Amino acid sequence: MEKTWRWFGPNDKITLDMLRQIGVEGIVTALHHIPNGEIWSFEEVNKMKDFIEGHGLRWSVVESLPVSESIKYGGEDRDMLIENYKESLRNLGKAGVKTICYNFMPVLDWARTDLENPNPDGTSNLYFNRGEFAYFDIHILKRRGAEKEWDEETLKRVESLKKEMTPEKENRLIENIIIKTQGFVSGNFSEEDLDPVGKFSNLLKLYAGIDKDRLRENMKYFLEAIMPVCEEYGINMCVHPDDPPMPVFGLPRIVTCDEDIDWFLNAVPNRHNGLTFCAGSLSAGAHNDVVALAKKYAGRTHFVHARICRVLPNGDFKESSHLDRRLIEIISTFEKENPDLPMRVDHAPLMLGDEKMGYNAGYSFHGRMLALGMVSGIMSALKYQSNLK
Ligand code: DNO
Repeated sequence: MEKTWRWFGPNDKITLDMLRQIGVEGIVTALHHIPNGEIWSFEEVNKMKDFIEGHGLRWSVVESLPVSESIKYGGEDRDMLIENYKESLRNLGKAGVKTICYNFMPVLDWARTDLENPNPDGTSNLYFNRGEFAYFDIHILKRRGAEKEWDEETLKRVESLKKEMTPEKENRLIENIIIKTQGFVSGNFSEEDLDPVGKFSNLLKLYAGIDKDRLRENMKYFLEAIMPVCEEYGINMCVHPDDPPMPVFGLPRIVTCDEDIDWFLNAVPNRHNGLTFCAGSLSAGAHNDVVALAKKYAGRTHFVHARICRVLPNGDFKESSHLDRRLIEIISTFEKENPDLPMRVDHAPLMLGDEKMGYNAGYSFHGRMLALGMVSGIMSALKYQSNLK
């Protein structure tokens, strides 16, 4: 697979020159300065492309061309927003940038409660604590009816958390769930928000009455509308699975499991409608056999996120090592079935001073560099082995 790296643009502290030194071949990025819903002009797309190429690299994948909330919940302006989306796709297609990652998660993109969960070796990782997440839902967001949606064991954890909660700890949860994980990936939130919880609750209201079937219909509507442009320019759309792969805050989620993936691929049976195989997101649900999913969907995958999670018996999950056996099997599947795919490592640990650098959550330098070294080693060993046969 092509070794790519998510880079956040010219202001990223990790520069393209640094990336060339560590074996990166292609760049994954977006026009982060353009607000959601606005057109990415041909000029802006080309400016980014030239900048990347000027550093001896290529722009392999867009992550993300964001789908506005209104397209997801089916608001009055959705057709206008879809037209804008199509125009951005045309401009990307003309410039030759043809792999587009997006997601169809309402309001909240990915979710974690702890961004620096310590490992025994002194590094730290992202962590999802189900009890703390439920605490946020019930006692911070104060969502009506939330208690009824959590299981008994989790509610017990919430009760004991109540005893030890402090305003500082509550603020950290708000920061982790709304600001730090969302701020850099979704146009909905930023570090400047004065009342992130209020804003969050208001966004949830937009989805009143939108259940799984409605959200599916809206995704189908969106995909059907953009497919002709994808056909014309040879663009591959690849939806990112929901992270974590389960409904959150009463919001439906529709890219969580085998049945969901099967549904959206068949609802719009066009090879340009495909998947970002994020092994990490899918493995965060104990219901998913992520190795089997890779085998089943390799042919409709356009982009791979190499990382993997371990789910604990209480429903918490944590990022696991990039040398996890399941990830080796998944890499082996893609190397065999679809070896030209772009692949990036993801959510690596913070290590060797990363924690002081203020990188976006999950996007350390040393941790990702080590992960890329591991995944590159796996790929080389697999190639060597298959040449021996
Ligand atoms: C988190 C990322 C996601 C992903 C988007 C794609 O680290 O994997 O935010 O980029 O969901 O639209």
